Amino acid sequence: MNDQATPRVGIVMGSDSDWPKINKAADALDEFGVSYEVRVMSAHRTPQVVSEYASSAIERGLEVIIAAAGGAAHLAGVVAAHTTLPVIGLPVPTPDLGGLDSLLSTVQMPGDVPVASMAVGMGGPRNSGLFAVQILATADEELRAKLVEFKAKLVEKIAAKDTSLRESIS
Ligand code: RP5
Repeated sequence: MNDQATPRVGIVMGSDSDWPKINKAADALDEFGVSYEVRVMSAHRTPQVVSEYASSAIERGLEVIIAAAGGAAHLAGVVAAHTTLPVIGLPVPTPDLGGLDSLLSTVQMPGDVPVASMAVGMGGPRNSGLFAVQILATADEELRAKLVEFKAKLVEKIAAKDTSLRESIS
């Protein structure tokens, strides 16, 4: 994390128990040199903190917020209720219902309060970071160039896997 720079992205999560499941979001931001801050706050346990954080996010320089939560995952929605910044919802896998609970709680927002929900598990956490980069890149030429390079490397990586798999089974 770039501690010197003003954070451009806020990563908030409902519990510290979420962090090991979602830290690939931060890795993706690191990869693109995007500054961010990480906070634990809960829509249910600390609603006032969430409200203050989201309401003051713009004046503190944040441009995107990633909100991760599991179970009755209302954090992203509550954050979105208090800011005009784009909010990326990250449903966290849960032991009881496998994260379907988190997914539905995050994605089923009422009209007028959008949240861009990512996948549960799989590429979700990484994609939340990449999606934040893509949002920032709409007004940041340097990030746009990095994304073009990223896409080109992706093509090379998959082509190498294709070759290697075909060779291994031939
Ligand atoms: C949610 O409850 C959190 O986002 C977490 O996924 C889940 C469990 O929290 P802990 O009981 O581990 O603190 O609010």
